[in-house]
Amino acid sequence: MRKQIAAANWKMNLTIQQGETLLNDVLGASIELTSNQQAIFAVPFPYLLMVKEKIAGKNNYFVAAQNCYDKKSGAYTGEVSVEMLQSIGIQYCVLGHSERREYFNESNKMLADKLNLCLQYGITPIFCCGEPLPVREQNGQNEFVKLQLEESLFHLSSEEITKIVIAYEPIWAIGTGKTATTEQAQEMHQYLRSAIADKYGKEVADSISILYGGSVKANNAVELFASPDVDGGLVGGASLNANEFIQIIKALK
Ligand code: G2H
Repeated sequence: MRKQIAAANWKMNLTIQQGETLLNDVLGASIELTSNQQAIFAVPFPYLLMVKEKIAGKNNYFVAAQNCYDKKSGAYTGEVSVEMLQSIGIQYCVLGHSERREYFNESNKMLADKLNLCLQYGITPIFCCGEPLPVREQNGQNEFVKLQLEESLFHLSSEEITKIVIAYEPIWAIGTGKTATTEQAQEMHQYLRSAIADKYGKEVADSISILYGGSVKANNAVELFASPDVDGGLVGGASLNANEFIQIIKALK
């Protein structure tokens, strides 16, 4: 069975003290994850080690970076390389969040480079894709996300692509309180899986976890995650509230 994942994306929120309190509360719930369930905390760079220490010894809890740079190393003041993340034991990295695409001009090509580096250093990318509202209104969402996959992922070998996690985040549903309906999420996840199957075969497509992101909350997670092709969620706002995120972890299949 595919991994079912609840990934918190703290974005640029919380002080380290607030983050520690939040984490203590979530971990304090002592949720026993099954071997195919994972809880991941994607936190700001300065908090990675704190989170790593807190989750040490807890099965199936992981820490993720929210970004990395697309060059190996060098004179790039202020950037963080994949090798640096690897050297402190980080196992996941979110790539291509729509906020990075929009505010930092991250292109599909740049994301392909970041993805290659992550795989090279043994870090699992959580690759985000998703369409903006005008594209959805024109019913062009399938072509839009397929191009994102083609330009950022489809150069990978079958073996490599099985090492990534995909997060579908319709931009019009991010932080807006407007969740995609369960039907819309399932429809797109099924489409993404079929696009991967066309390229790599059904077995590969069936092994890749596809998370839904965009206003996931405790009160919609059970229904969203119950869809056959939705393998959990990437959660922003609701992951900043311990009780909400605890319920979301518990909603995993
Ligand atoms: C989408 C999501 C987390 P939110 O950005 O990546 O955020 O749950 O606040 O819509």
